[in-house]
Amino acid sequence: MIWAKEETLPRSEIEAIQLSKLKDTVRYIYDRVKPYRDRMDAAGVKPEDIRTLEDLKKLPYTYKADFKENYPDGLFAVDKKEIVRYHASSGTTGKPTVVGYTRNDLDMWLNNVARIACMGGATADDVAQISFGYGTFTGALGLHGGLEKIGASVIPMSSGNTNKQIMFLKDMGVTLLVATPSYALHLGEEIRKRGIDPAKDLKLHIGLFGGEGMTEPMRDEMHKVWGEQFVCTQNYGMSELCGPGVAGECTELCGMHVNEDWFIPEIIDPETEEVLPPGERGELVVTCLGKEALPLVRYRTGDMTRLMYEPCKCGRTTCRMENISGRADDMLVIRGVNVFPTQIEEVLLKIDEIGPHYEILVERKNRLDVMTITVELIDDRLLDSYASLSELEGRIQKALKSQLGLATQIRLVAPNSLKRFEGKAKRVTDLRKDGL
Ligand code: DLL
Repeated sequence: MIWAKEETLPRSEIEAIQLSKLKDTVRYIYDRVKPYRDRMDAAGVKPEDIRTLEDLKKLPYTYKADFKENYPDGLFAVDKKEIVRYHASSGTTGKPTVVGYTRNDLDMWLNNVARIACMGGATADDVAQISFGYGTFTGALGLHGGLEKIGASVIPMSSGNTNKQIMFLKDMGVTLLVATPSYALHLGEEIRKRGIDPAKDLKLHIGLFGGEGMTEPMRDEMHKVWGEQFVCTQNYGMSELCGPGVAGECTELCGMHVNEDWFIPEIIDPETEEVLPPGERGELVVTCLGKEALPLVRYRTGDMTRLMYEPCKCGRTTCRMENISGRADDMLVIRGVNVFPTQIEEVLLKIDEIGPHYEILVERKNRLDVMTITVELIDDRLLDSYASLSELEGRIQKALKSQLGLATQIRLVAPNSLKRFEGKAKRVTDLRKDGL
């Protein structure tokens, strides 16, 4: 099922919508958001200079750092009383990235999520279990609202509590699972350990995944665990842009269709900031069209991908983005949570007993991401006291949990035992190969 006629328009009509909305958006931000106005003035661009889609290139980029500088709502274009929902993502140093929605924004967002749910095969007959963590993360409430729009029955399960997840999957006849791909694999294996064969004993046949990447080997693994009947698609989004609903894979499984009447994607070289020709791989930059609370122009997502404009067998004419192949910056996505090494550093530097050197190791154990942080003690006398060591370890874990919202493993080592770097420090080792 195709949710909206805009998904199948000829390219010329998609572009006409984009241009008309772009002109309005640029005028809107110039009039309402001071940081944009200042930056456009500095670049010598006025709203009336935007006459064609090519003119988009004249506009300055927006960066994650702009959220930090304008925390919490300095980039908002409406008065607080018009905001009906806030969400926030992890990921910037110290403070979260706060995003807001007006009533119209929520409607636009959830309609876009309804589209991607339909792309993945969801219908009004589905019983959907949402196993993303509820809270300020956009994933859970986004999919929740989008699936309700198409008339599916939604179970707001949240993450964790494997036994309860499995009980609901079985007893409620769940047909559709929403989760991060790593959690879906973990859950599938736990189900098998309990002697349940998903292909025979469950009704589950759709997986709507996102929040982190799913490689093709992971998708193969998903079929081994959940059965061949299981069609799982991946979905891309970002809190700043709205959350999920930016792009989604259809059941042809050949890239994620971008909801182009609401988002203009560009691909740039992250070093030179030059726009690359269609089909080349680079950093994805997105302009949101028609958003009221938090309009974003040329937002540097940091995600590396490629756009494909060839028609898709599903009938949609919107361009498709390839699986995200990595990040242009050092952000890590761990269990769907965005983590910058600087956030970890900030926590560690506040703890007196440890030095400024650290190493981060990310592995996948039992299908789940595990992050181990090795830190140096300042005084090796502490190594003689088990009680003090474990108290310190607990304290670091607690501080990191409250900063990142993630559990970590801590390894304390003797002073001067970690490698020192002469150039750029290589603090992160990511051993997650193919996501398995
Ligand atoms: O992860 C929004 C979302 C939720 C999308 C649920 C899809 C489903 P943030 O927490 O702001 O928002 O994290 C955004 O996560 O810049 C990517 O680096 C990464 N990411 C999200 N989806 C994918 C995906 C949500 N399908 C950041 N593949 C993004 C690879 C993804 N990376």
